Amino acid sequence: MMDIFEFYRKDEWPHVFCPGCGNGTVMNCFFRAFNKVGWKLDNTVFVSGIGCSSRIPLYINSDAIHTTHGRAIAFATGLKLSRPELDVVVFTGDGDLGAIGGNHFINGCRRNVDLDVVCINNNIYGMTGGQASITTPHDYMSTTTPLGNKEYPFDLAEIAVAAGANYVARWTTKHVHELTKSMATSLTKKGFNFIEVVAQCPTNFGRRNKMAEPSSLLEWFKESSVRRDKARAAAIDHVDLNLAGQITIGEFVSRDRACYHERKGGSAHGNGH
Ligand SMILES: Cc1ncc(C[n+]2csc(CCOP(=O)(O)OP(=O)(O)O)c2C)c(N)n1
Repeated sequence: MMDIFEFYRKDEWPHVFCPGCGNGTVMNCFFRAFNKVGWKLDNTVFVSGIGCSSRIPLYINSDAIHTTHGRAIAFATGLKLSRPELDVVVFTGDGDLGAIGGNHFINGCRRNVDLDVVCINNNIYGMTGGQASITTPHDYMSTTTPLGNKEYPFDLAEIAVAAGANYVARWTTKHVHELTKSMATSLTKKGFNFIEVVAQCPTNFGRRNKMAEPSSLLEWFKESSVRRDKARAAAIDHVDLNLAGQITIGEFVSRDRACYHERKGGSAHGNGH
């Protein structure tokens, strides 16, 4: 077991995260899960795109590939297929994964390559100054929606379920125990495992939405979170695509579809056309 402190690449400090940012909580939960399942940093590569959340691999004492915006899944897929003996973990954000990298995300779930993906959904483009993202809730403020967001958000976890990921869970930074447990499950399962963490960005989301204190965002998460099984029926049945402001949480799916390298096809000994 490693001391949690040893996971951090301290020569990169000071880090870029603002005071009260949720990224530290996510890292902490992840390191605990990593310890619990007995993975080794020497055998793990962390891959990310661009954004505050995508900075996380730079602060981990392991090999990392900091790729281009939205392309983390594509790079991670290539790495895992060429070096299957390595464990590959992706850290990404709502903008990186769901917006610019949306197609890679959907097809990553469909391919079910053996990857663990953690998406930090802070409801905003944090790094670039607070533009609305695809997960900004309806009517909330951002630099690009000064009168309130007209659009309704994407539901990343539901998309992952529909597209075929083996394991999908969503928690918030208020649910640290559940999140840590899900992360440990994700690391031990084969296939494309996706965990969305709704996390606070006090600087660029909270401040514009009367929740400047990190604690007020955590309160908001607590009040808005509803277990998926108890939540209202799927958003598609409702006029209000925002699920009336609810954040559905829990383990959405845990299944054992054959992952990419376990499936037939693509070999010289296949049915061969
Ligand atoms: C091709 C390209 N387009 C746009 C950008 C600018 N850009 C950098 S980070 C970012 C937003 C990242 O948002 P998210 O993934 O939600 O991460 P956060 O910073 O909120 O953690 C954008 C638009 C870029 N670097 N490259």
